[in-house]
Amino acid sequence: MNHRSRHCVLAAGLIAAFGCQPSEPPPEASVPSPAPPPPNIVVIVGDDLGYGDIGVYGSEIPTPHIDQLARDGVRLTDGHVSAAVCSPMRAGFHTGRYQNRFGWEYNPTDHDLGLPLDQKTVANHFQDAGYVTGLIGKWHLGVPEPYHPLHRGFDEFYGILGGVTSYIDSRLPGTHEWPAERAPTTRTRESQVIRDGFEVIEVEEYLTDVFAEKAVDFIDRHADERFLLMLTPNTPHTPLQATDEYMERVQHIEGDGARVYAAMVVSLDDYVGDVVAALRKHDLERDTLVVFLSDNGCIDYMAEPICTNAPLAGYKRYHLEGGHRVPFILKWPAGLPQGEVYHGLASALDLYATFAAASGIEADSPDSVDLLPHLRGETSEPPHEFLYWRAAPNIAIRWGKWKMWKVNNTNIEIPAGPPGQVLPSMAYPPDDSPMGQTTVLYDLEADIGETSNVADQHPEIVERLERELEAWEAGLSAPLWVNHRGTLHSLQGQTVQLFF
Ligand SMILES: [Ca+2]
Repeated sequence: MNHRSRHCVLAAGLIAAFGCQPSEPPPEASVPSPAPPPPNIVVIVGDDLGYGDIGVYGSEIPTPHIDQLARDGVRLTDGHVSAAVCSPMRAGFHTGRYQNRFGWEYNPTDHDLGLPLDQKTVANHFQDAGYVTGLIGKWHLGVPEPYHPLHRGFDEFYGILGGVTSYIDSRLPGTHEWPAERAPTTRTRESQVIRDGFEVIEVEEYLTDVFAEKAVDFIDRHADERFLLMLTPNTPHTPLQATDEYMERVQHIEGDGARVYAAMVVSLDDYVGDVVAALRKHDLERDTLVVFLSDNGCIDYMAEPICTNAPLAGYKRYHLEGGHRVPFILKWPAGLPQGEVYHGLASALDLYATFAAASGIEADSPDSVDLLPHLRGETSEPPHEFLYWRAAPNIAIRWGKWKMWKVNNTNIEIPAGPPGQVLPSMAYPPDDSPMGQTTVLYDLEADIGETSNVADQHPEIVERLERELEAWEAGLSAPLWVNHRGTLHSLQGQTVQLFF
């Protein structure tokens, strides 16, 4: 009923034509609950945060504020991002379209690259609709000035243009870095320096805390306006750095690296708590749609394990579930149920249509589905029948419980040491598969950890999914640049090569 009456309010001119509003309500009729007003929107995107690294998703890391978001909103168990690494995920997230449609296939290795200027961002749409728009944190969609967030739909920007930077000078007392012998990370590159708008500034305090202060400041300044605030702290991406304040709360975590990582997750949780408290202070909590998610799975390329995507297989860079299925929570007291867990197949690409629907804005993406009716239980259909991933030539697809992944074979030997080591440039173009591909099919209902390849038992499923992939690829562009980076993984006894 909410959905229908809301539609009527927004399409005021069509009320008479469609008869949404009864001309004379029956005297005994109960008063329909009014549609929620267009909300403010706050999205918090963690970075390389594992599916299993939040309390409510099974972690021992204390994350009371994120857990509370889940209790006050809807928690997704099958929510995905459109890439298994940072930059292409953000290209999808910021446009609401598969980034492969416009060639943003891999993490950019050339700093002249930027999100193609013909791509309109979600922030562009909301800016056009009169929202105040802010981005605080990591952009990772181009360092050169034409690609700057202030030219891509944001009224305000505070953060880094690249994908990684230092959190603090770890030579300072009260700081911790792992590995400890690591040279202190600097902010020397254009991509690493902190910017307030276009201006490069010096920041000495722990960066996650500074980003939290800036988020609260944005809410304080714009409490009387409608705003879209995208918060993209790089936490807990490497370098692993934390302060005493957070380390004290994770002393129960085993492993030196895992403990610093956990402290960073706690700092991210405090950040979420600060944002929610700021909304509450201004009495905006009920009418603000808050979303929390990670940009991809956690990593496997440190000297010891630091994080977990449990119960999922794979990590960042992998098109196994642990690479792209992420913690994903939506909270909107005025417009969504509270304390629900939702199991339908959903994507971060859907946030665009969801925000648009909540705000009465028309969304124009073939890839983005309004999640609201699904999360409200108004339909039992999942938002997506299929989801797709491609880091060409590797490609993957979900169809209900089925997951298929086609990945390049190689005869390069996996080097000793930690997994996920980056290989030097390839001798052949990585958009080719000179040694063929391995195809795996998993039944996630029976095998959530993707351990048992059932492709041979279900050739008809493999064939169907290959047809679906072919149809999807027909709508994509060739990658804008050739990626020469990759890493190796042993899959079903075959060494395969991941690209990112
Ligand atoms: Ca990331």
